[in-house]
Amino acid sequence: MKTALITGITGQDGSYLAELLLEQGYKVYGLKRRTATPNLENIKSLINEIDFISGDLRDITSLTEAVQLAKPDEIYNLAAQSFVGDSWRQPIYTGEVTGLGVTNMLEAIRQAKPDARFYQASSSEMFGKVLETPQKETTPFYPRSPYGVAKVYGHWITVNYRESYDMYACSGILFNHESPRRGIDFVTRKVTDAVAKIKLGIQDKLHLGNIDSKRDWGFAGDYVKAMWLMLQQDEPDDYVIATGETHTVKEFVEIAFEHVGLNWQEHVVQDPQFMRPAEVDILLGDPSKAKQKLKWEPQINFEQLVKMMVDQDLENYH
Ligand code: NAP
Ligand code: F7E
Repeated sequence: MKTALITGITGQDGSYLAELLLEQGYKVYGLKRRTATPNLENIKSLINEIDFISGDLRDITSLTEAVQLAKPDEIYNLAAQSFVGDSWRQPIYTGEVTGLGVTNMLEAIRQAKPDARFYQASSSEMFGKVLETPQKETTPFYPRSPYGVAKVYGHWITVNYRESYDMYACSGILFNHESPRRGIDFVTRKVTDAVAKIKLGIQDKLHLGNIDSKRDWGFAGDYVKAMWLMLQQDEPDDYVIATGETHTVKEFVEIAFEHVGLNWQEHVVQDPQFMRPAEVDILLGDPSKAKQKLKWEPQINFEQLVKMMVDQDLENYH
């Protein structure tokens, strides 16, 4: 039986990855921060199957102890301050968790279990003000937010530990991926939650920022499979994971409202408070390498994703 340690177990991806690994017979440890009130909503059905270890990416003592305790074959570093918008409001905190936190994790592994395989959750936000389209593994980075900058650091320190210490360390450059478990701050879930509330008469207006930006959106359940595949290869490497399609926020909004028979223009209000100091205008990934080497293919398309999220949010309020 293989053993995995997942940081960020309470988040969107942590929950899908835990499900996948449990299905495959893994023993799963989850690193979890102490919270004053419960935040186990995403993993409520798995609570008895996961062994939780208390820890924080900023505290290397807790990470070293977690690795010593779990003795994992595979470590998936999914924990981060992951909300781009807040990274301007908390730039130092974001750097400490999303950037330096990766080094803390790598050092803990180097000290306690150097043969463990390591996955780092890198991001398409590293491409930012894109230098070529579509973006692939060789596209230079140009991050546009403190979050993006921190992820570039996390990416390169992962590559550096692989090259310096011969560690099996991979970096997945994942484009936006969503699901009914997406945090409510992110635009997709904010929209689908609002559509459900508007349909049910609980809310009337939806305040949004820039609806012209374009993203390559996939389904989180498909993307965690790619993380796992990366750690099953003979050699560690970095991969772009994306659908190869891009859509505007406006298209997402249109499909979500139409799905419940509403006209989005009667409800959406453009609100400057949700505009960003610097925007990533377009992201479009080229997943050819992952398709060829990992035999990975996304199963859920854009329209199915939007409808799945709206349907689940409607159900949540019934
Ligand atoms: P998420 O839902 O925001 O989950 C983040 C997780 O990190 C939560 O479990 C959170 O715990 C934990 N965390 C935050 N700060 C921590 C700290 N200091 N120490 C320990 N744990 C901490 O994010 P996600 O969408 O699942 O994304 C997973 C990872 O992939 C993140 O690193 C994200 O930056 C990256 N990524 C995401 C996407 C995407 O489109 N979803 C794309 C590319 C890369 P709490 O519950 O306690 O807050
Ligand atoms: O914004 C625009 C916003 O916050 C998407 C994270 O998982 O993916 C995510 O980062 C777009 C942006 O995600 C609102 O300006 C308009 O252009 O859903 P988002 P993100 O910034 O793309 C990457 C790959 C990650 O790695 C990150 O961790 O939507 N937008 N109006 C809005 N965005 C938000 N949040 N709220 C609005 O009201």
